[in-house]
Amino acid sequence: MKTIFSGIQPSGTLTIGNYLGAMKHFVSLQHDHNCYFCIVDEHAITVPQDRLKLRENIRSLAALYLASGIDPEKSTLFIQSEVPAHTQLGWMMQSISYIGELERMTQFKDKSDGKEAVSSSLLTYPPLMAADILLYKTDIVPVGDDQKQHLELTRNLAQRFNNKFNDIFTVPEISIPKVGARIMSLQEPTKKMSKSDENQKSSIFMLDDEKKIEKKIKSAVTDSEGIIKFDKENKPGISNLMTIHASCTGETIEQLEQRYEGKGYGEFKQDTANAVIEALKPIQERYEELINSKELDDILDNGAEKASFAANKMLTKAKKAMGLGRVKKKKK
Ligand code: ATP
Ligand code: LTN
Repeated sequence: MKTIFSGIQPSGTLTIGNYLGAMKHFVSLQHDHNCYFCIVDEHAITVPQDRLKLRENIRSLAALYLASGIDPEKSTLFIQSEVPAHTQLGWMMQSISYIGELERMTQFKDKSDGKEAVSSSLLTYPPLMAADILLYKTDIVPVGDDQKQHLELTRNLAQRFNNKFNDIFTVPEISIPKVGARIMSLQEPTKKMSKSDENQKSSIFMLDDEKKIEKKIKSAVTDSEGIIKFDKENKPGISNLMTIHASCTGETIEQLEQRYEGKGYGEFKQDTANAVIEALKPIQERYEELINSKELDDILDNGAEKASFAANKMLTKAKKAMGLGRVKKKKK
């Protein structure tokens, strides 16, 4: 059975971009894979966070994973900072990363652009991400399109370590969904939808109520052509809504094009809003049951224990390969 690892940052309420590009696929993968899903809180602190808000976001993300269908009997769900092996291996991965290659990461460039104070952890974020993945002998990492470059670097670091020290790491493959890999902002459809976007109208959050969803979709930026056709280059707004619609209902883009031939944007937007509302409704209901429950804490405690067990084994191997610490004497 292959091993899957993926992580989401608790840096705000999840958007339907996170859901359609990542979380929804996690749910279908857990039936025939050994899965680890992580709340990567140590990644979130690479940009400033309010401590109480961060705590709230961590719990909320855990509840959303479960409400979306992550089954704790099948998958290991845990919080990164509760498994110290992540930062420990992260440090070791930093020692084999070059500043030049980290500075080339587009996420670093985007997030540091124009900022006066940029934390050094924003630069060294990818070696920590590599550690997350490599600790579990991960075969496949399901993510949205924006993580391609980080995954490529993870593969390079794994190979570099294996060649330099000892062949201990599995070199992971990336898995990107065919539809929904990059949901775009509703207000600037050439930019990806992001949970930390300052303009609230740009993103649909997984916990938005029906009214908000409808309002945001109706005010989404489109074009004046009035034709429902998928054309990312020339009609990015409509194409984005078509992707959202298709990912929520399971239809194909072609089916949508046929169904809405000769119809207007008003009707299409209303139906898209309904499709999103329908997809999120059961998740929101389950979320409310979970968010203040002890069940949620028990699942996270159990997840941290299971993850630590696997991660510590790999950490010991990596320390040995690098020559850290002492060789343990066998007990007589
Ligand atoms: P932030 O805005 O805080 O940087 P984010 O919204 O980009 O965060 P992450 O926590 O970095 O979200 O990503 C979690 C997962 O969701 C990743 O697999 C990422 O590829 C995916 N993802 C994020 N945004 C989108 C999007 N707009 N479309 C599709 N997938 C996305
Ligand atoms: N960098 C990712 C979040 C992330 C991740 C991971 C994803 C941290 N560690 C390991 C997959 C595997 C992001 O910003 N979306």
